Amino acid sequence: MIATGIFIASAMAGAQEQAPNRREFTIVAKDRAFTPNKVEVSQDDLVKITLTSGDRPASFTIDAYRIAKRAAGGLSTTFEFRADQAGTFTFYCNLTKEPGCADMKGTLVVKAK
Ligand SMILES: [Cu+2]
Repeated sequence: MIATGIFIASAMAGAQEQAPNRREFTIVAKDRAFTPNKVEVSQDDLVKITLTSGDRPASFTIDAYRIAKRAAGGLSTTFEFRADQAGTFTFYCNLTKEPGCADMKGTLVVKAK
């Protein structure tokens, strides 16, 4: 019985340590650029991004994270993901029919724990 009590106590402490750090960013896609074009978080952070487009539709795409979110012209979209992969990733706009999208790039840096 004593051993069981210790096990539960340590399991609860572990759960508290793993509560995710929440990070929030607003990224504006306008004039063929993302602002800011660099986002830095730590591994396992829960990242909330609001993508706001200017007058044209825009998307926020990160292949390694399988993220592809689109905001219609003049509107915003909000999404969350857990930054579980450490490294440096390019985010870009994948709307091939919009002019200038090939130039829209930024960097997500996920610092390893
Ligand atoms: Cu675009």
